[in-house]
Amino acid sequence: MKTVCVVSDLHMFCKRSHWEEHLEDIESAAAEADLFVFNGDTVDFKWTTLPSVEETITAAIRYLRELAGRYPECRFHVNLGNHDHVQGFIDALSVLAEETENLTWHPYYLRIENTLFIHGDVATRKMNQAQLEAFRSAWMHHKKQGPMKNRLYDAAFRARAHVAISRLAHPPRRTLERVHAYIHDIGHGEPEGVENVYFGHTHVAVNGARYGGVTFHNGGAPMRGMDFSLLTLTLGESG
Ligand SMILES: [Mn+2]
Repeated sequence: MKTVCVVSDLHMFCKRSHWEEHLEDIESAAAEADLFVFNGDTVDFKWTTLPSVEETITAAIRYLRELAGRYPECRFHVNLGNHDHVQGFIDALSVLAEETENLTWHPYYLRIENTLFIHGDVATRKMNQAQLEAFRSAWMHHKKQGPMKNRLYDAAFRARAHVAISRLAHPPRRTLERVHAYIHDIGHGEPEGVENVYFGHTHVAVNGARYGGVTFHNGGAPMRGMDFSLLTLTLGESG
């Protein structure tokens, strides 16, 4: 039996995320878990507070390298989301994965036994794999946003507009419907033995909602007004 910890939407280096408050919990979880899944939007290159995307890549890679080094018994999986599907990060992750025995990365999803880990930006609209790839390519060379735009977002954030927007943009039923359609498209639906799907992206927590024969889980995001938790699960036969 394997213990898995999954965390989505940390949005590291984005000022509006309280990611730093959860680093200690991540350490404790990594010390205990057999597998640790970063489920996309782990790093926020669009809203980074560091001076450049390049410096954000360096800092993120250093964090992942040191984390994997501290917990050699744990296998780390980095699933990409829309915010971290950035060419420079992908290049650096590929090098890191080659150098690091217990770290692997995945552009779109990770399937282990009856469980699928997927970022969840496929819930933006109904998308198959080709459409998701086209959607992601728009993020590929995304520029870091300037301070003016960042301040506007900060103001909206203080007014908690993001809570209403996240809920409005991602009606729970439609989100599950779209993720469900996508996992069928890629051949990882319930006909292929998938029973549990862990996703993120919407920043709206989902605690074991059933849809189309699959159970969905979303740990939310570490942003003011949103629920957030590191989720743990066990995989494999007991005994
Ligand atoms: Mn996302």
